[in-house]
Amino acid sequence: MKTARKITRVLIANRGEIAVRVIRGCRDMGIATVAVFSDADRDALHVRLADEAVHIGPAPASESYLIGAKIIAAAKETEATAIHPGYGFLSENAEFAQACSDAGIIFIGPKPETITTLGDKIQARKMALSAGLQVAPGVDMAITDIAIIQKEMTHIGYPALIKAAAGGGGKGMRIVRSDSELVEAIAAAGREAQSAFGDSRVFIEKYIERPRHIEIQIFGDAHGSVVHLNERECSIQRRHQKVFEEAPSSFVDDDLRARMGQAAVAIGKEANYLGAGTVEFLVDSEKNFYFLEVNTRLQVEHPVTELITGIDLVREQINVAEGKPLSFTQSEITLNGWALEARIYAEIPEDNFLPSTGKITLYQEPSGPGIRVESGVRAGSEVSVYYDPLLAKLCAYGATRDEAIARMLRALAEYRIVGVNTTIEFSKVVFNDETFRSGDISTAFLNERFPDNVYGLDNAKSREAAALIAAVSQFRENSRSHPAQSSVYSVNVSAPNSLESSTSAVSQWKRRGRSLMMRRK
Ligand code: MV4
Repeated sequence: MKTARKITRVLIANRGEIAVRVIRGCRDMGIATVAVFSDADRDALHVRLADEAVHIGPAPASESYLIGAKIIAAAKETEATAIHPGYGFLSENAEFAQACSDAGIIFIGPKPETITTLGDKIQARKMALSAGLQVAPGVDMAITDIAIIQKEMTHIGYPALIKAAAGGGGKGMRIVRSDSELVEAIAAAGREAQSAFGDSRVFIEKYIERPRHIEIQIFGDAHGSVVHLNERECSIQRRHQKVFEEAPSSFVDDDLRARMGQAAVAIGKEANYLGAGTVEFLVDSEKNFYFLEVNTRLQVEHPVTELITGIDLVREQINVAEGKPLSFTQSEITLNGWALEARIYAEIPEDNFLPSTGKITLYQEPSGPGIRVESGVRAGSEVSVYYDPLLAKLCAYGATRDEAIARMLRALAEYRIVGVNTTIEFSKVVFNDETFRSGDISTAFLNERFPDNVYGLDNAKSREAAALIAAVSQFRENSRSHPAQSSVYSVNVSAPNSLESSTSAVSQWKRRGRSLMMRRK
């Protein structure tokens, strides 16, 4: 084994909630941290929390967080021994991983060759096949000859899906429902892939209708062990962006869990996988599962896995990056309780989830039993157009799914963010939704349940209430003479008509307060 070195100082090549998460994980291990920041992030939470911080350029990510050379220079300057890339930005960039290694810095992630191979969806599909996984019927090569594909389609059948080899995020994808659409769809997908990834290669698969998106967390070490940490249910997405995740999945029984886990470990072994990875599957209504892709990074939704397994994934990433063996074996991994995650975005749901920008003037996080908040912001934070609008992740844990949902709704009702519009109200609607609560969800859930972006929100009322809260809270800040407990926060920011159960706690408190006052008189 080559140059296993102790990790004593980690540079976090990221921002927002994930940078904060990694900084905290490092601190728990007694490891020093270095933040990097752009012009837009001078006062950001991750900069405050790190032991030191290095400025790396202007606000646009293409001039700061995406410039590998600047980040490696910052690591050298601060004598960081390792770089944690978080997710997004440079996290799945094989050249960056290689450049770290060339500079004598440990890249906390898989080997560059693994990133390259699995980043190519055609190569990943081939690797899945050689590891014995089931893939959707399709071709295992880039489409070059239309005649060959037309012949293949007699076996594959319609509907089919054209995908970009360099794809991800749904770019370069086209559903094809008949022979007559095939040629034009291949051309269109190829053009889109070329402009998005600089790589026009596309391939084709049978289209699996209304699937669930279920993924398996895997972990590999430098000693040949690969294990899985159970599944995450990630079906609730919007335009290929996950919104709500949970672990375990109500659709996955012990048998399916064992089979999917085994399949995920098989491709991990085939890839000689090092560190944290996620194997994505589509699961149809008959519980057939098809390999989709491998994400070679820590995922946004990793906390739900941490909550049900009790394993700190960042700690484990650092351990295996140092060359240590995994701290657990497959049989030691348990599954306890139920965890939900709601991504809190600065967006306007009824305006087609348009990003909402501005200064956060009031920020109050929920807490209490079974609640974990991973936030990248605080009061005073500026939400700009430059980065992903994810503000925070609200995670709820309980012994059962119902308990986790109750805690999630309680926490959503406690959450106060004023200054930007958020998806908090939208989240309440989803966690109160009967279909969601029954567990009968698929990737089509949001489109089917809420066509045309109608969520039953009354945002005029919410905004009015939010403005009132902001004004009163400002007044309180200025006067500072009130006791901590105050009726100010009983103002109901939620839409009153559709969200009874999520707001009932607040209303009851208000009623009791009144009756107490009456009694006093
Ligand atoms: C599919 C599929 C159906 N059949 N492949 C979407 C993004 C990319 N990772 C692959 N995706 C899909 N691949 C076959 N053969 C449906 C999707 C898909 C999807 C997958 C997961 C979560 C949400 C989705 C929304 C639309 C399409």
